[in-house]
Amino acid sequence: MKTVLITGATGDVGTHLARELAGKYKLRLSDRRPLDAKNFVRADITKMADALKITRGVDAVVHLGGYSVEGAWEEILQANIIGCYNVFEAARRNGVKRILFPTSNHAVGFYRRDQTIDDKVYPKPDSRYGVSKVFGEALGSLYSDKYGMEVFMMRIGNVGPRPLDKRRLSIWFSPRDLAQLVSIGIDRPGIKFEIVYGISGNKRAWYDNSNARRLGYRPQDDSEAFAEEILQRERPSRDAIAEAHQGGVFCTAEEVPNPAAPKKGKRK
Ligand code: 15L
Repeated sequence: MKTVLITGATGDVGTHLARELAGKYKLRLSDRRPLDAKNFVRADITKMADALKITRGVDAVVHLGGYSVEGAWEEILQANIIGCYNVFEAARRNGVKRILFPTSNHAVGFYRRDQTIDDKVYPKPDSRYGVSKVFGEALGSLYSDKYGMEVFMMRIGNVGPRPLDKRRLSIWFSPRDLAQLVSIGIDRPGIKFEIVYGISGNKRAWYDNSNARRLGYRPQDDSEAFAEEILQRERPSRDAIAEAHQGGVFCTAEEVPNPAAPKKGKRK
């Protein structure tokens, strides 16, 4: 059984993924926030020593850790630029060949909603957060070409048991489809550097996800089952830029609430 490190394991996506993949791989979970689990190692990836500690002896890394929305540059710099570099570099130094990186729909969020984009489009980030994801994509490309690492990039939409609103009908990613795509990223032989979209088989998708299909991805879910109910309760938006572009409010907001942020005064 392969040993797989999941960073950012206490976050939303990490929690879904750890549950879905339990039993399939020997999971090592890690985060800077604590988690009460036997296979958990607490680490702060902005410190190289911690990144080296958690990547030692694993077959693959699923690097979910980082700042997950638009916010202050300093936070994004620490978590998504320095932290991301440390994880790639630590994996390389520890001889880990395969790394999966959840980039984001926000790396391409300034494409319009009336466009269909594939894995070859030039990035169009919609935020500082989106720029940090493009950095991760570029870093992965470098580590693949220069060091022969096997890099699987998933431009993830929105993971959850159900889509949240009209925009998310296009980018919804169910937990079981997430687990399927991640398993392909871990197990498929011959990966050098691939970009795929991390979404379910949504009828309303803005993406041509044929690269994921080519690699064997067969999503089981489609947000259409929720569309009627979601569209009924959707309130009209006055933000024309957000409405016209795939990244939605990330295209205009300076800050989006970060669900993973430690509560003020409770930072551990
Ligand atoms: C993301 O990249 C974020 O990590 C997540 O929190 C959601 O905001 C998601 O995009 C989205 O676009 O809904």
